[in-house]
Parts: sequence; structure tokens; C-alpha cells
Amino acid sequence: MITLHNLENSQSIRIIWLMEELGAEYEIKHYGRAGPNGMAPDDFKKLHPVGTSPTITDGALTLVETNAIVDYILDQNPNSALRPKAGSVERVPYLYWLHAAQGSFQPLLTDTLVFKRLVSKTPFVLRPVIRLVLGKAEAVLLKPRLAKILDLAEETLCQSRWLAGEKLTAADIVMGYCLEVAEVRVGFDGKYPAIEGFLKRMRARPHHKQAMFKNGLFDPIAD
Ligand SMILES: N[C@@H](CCC(=O)N[C@@H](CS)C(=O)NCC(=O)O)C(=O)O
Repeated sequence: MITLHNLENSQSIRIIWLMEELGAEYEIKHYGRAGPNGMAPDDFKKLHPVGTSPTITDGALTLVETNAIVDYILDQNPNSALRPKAGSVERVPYLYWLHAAQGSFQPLLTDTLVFKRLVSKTPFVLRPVIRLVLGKAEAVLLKPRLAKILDLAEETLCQSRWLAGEKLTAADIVMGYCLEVAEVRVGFDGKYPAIEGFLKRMRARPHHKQAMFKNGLFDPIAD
């Protein structure tokens, strides 16, 4: 049976939601964050050389990386509609959003947090300088790319209920976390009503509610 090693308030919420949608058997082992920077504790880090959350174990196997875990779990549930079949209309948008989430969107969201913290942790007198330098990088690198992804998600969700069509897929589960983080870290300023509708539908799903309950506190970090 799969054990999800669940670091508190982390990306592994998606794996709980996935397992709940599948009705799969699994267990959760909870870990609190440690130290001033809120990293994973030592017993979590010992599970795998990379030491990131989510981590799953299944017998002798230990696996990290969200999308590798999602694929591993869906391989065990080959008939699930959460992964559209190759050749279907939904397959390519599914692949795009699944991989855009972890390959592009999540790193930009992490960089946004790092930039904010570099400013807030810099001694007060030096802050204007660091704000100026990072502000430029943010304006050139981060903000336009984030806006392009959010604009495309908005456009997509104006045309279909979920990102890869009318049915929920694992791409929505992976993107859902990113959109929740973007909501507090980037802010939508009323520009993304279709994304807000997506988040409302996501949070209304009984399996999502159950996942939240099993996860415990979920409070995406804004800054
Ligand atoms: N690319 C990885 C990123 C995982 C990641 O950065 N997880 C964060 C939690 S959201 C983490 O493990 N932070 C604690 C640490 O690095 O000690 C994935 O897709 O799973």
C-alpha cells in the first residue's frame, strides 16, 4: 500500500486529493516543518536523497516529484478518467497543463516567494537597493511569464469547465495547488473570474473537502 509522507502545508495536498478522487487505499504519515525557514525535518529528509514533499513509499520503492508520483499512481489505476487516453481530444491539453504546472508555473511562484523574502530579510538600510535590483528582474522575468500562464488558464477556463475539458483530470489537481498559491502570492485583482470559478468548483468537490480534512492546516504562503 502507498504511504504518502505528508509535509505540512505543502504540495503533497494534491496527492491526497488524487487518492481521494480515485478512492484508492493509502495511508498518510504527517510531518511538521522545522527550523526558521520551515524546511522538511530530518526524519522526512532521510526518506529520499532529494528530500522534497510530496514523497511516497510503496513497499521497497521511495518516489519524489509530484508529476512522477501522479503518473505512478495513475499507472496503478489505468482506467481512471483522471488521465485522458492517448489520442483523445483531452490528452494534449492534459499533458500541457500537467507539465506547465510543475515545469513553469510552480518555479515562477517559488521565485516570487524567494524575491519577496530577499527583500524582507535584507537589513532595512539596504532594502531600497535590493528592491530596485529584484524589481527589475521581477518585471522582466517573473511577472510577464506568470501573466502569460494565468491569461492562458483564464482563456481555457472560459471555454471549458476544467483545464482539459468538461471532466476533472489530474492536470486540474496539479494546477489547482498552483492557482491557490498564485491567488495569495501574486493576486488576481479581479482579472481572472474564470480561474476563481475553477477554484470555487474545486473547493466544492467532496473529495477535495475530504483531502483538506485529512491534510490538516492548508494555508498557502503569501510572503
Ligand atoms: N519539483 C518538486 C518540488 C517539491 C518541493 O519543492 N516541495 C517543497 C514543499 S511545497 C519542499 O519539499 N520543501 C521543504 C524542503 O525542501 O525542505 C515536486 O514537484 O514535487
